[in-house]
Amino acid sequence: MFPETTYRQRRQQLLRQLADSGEGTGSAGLILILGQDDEPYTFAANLYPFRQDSSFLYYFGLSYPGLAGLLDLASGDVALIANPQDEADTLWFTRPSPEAMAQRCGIDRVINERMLGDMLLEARRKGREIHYLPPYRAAQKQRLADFLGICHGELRPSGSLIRAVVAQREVKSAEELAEIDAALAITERMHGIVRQAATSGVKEAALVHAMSAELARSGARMAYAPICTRDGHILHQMTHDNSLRSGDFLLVDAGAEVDSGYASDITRTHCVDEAWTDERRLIYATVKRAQEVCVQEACPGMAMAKLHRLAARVIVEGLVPLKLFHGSVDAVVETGAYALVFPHGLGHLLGLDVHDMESLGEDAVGYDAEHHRDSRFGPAHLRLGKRLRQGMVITIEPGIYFIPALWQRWQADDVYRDMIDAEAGVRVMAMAGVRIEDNFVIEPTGARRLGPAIPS
Ligand SMILES: [Mn+2]
Repeated sequence: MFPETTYRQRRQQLLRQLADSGEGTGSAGLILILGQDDEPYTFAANLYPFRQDSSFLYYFGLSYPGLAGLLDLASGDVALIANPQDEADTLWFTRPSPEAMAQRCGIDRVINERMLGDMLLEARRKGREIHYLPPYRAAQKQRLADFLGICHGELRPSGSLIRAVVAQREVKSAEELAEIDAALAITERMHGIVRQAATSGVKEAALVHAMSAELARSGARMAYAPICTRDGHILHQMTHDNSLRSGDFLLVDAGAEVDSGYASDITRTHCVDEAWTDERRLIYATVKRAQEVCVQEACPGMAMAKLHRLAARVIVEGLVPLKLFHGSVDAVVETGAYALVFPHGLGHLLGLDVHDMESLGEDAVGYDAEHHRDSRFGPAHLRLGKRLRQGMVITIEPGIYFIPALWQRWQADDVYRDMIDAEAGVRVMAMAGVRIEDNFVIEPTGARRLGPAIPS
């Protein structure tokens, strides 16, 4: 947890930002920020590991279930909603008192959860707006609906609150950057272990276990389900059943989440046994160059959508010797045909969530009035399209993939047929996929790589 002043300042800034936005009845309303509850795994007392909601964590820092925060836009008052621990429960587990928790994040007022429903009802009777963020778990929706005395279907998350939270959370402070750096220091060790161990005959699962062991030693967790596969072309391959073969590209996308909740998101691709061929070198070098060029160009004011197209251009240019595409590089980039080999987005925001704030809505976070999501397959998957701001933390993660299912589908659907050489595709299909991903903060002069340099 950061010092209490951090949370005080964040909440004050949120109150100011929402009051200043002048949207709706903002100045007279209440903001309700729900914490996460325990979630049953196989029965009520057997729980999934607890993970606090990231927005609650950002404004309150408390990582206990069953909490909420109430901010009053008229008075500026803030209260922690918390119940005292049940007397009978104290035998089985302990947690701080509501007052102690409130103190730790700089709050003087505690409200028992039983009072909240009545308070919200009273506020609504007076015509005060109640702002809340989009719930994303079933239990959270139920709890929110119960507090508000409405049904699920009537929940209407506040657009002005979402915009204010995004504007605030997307700019990282020095203390947040230090947490991401800490996650990256652990991530370097995870990837270093894999780099050493990834030889032919080794099971992907053994590498994942080795990374998990390093996380446990470091007191951290996986920031997301890790990808560790020779089938890198299957973009969300979550199984680790294969054994590595000489010459395979092993794609490892794995990051750490440290105690404070901040994440890293790193991808490395290794050529097993260093059994390089000219073609493998060409693919790898092209992805590397796409990343370098984008890092060079990233700066405040640069639109991420523009960087994405730049990556696509470098990739198409780099692949020219393989003769996968017919026609000019311009045409392949402008039509979107490049998505055949680069179907995902160049990058996304990173912070308390590996896809930062995605629960608030991908478009609300990654796009704005100026930049709208491309509707075409490929660029449509870009999570962050708007202009970069100083203090944003982003991933830059170009890749090249040979996805048999996609080649087949495009041929069957007659998509970009005149631009794609199906026979050339057959020759490269075994190379699966390569991605290189690092984490950067946007500074006045450009993008600065966070964490230690992690070798390929
Ligand atoms: Mn990523």
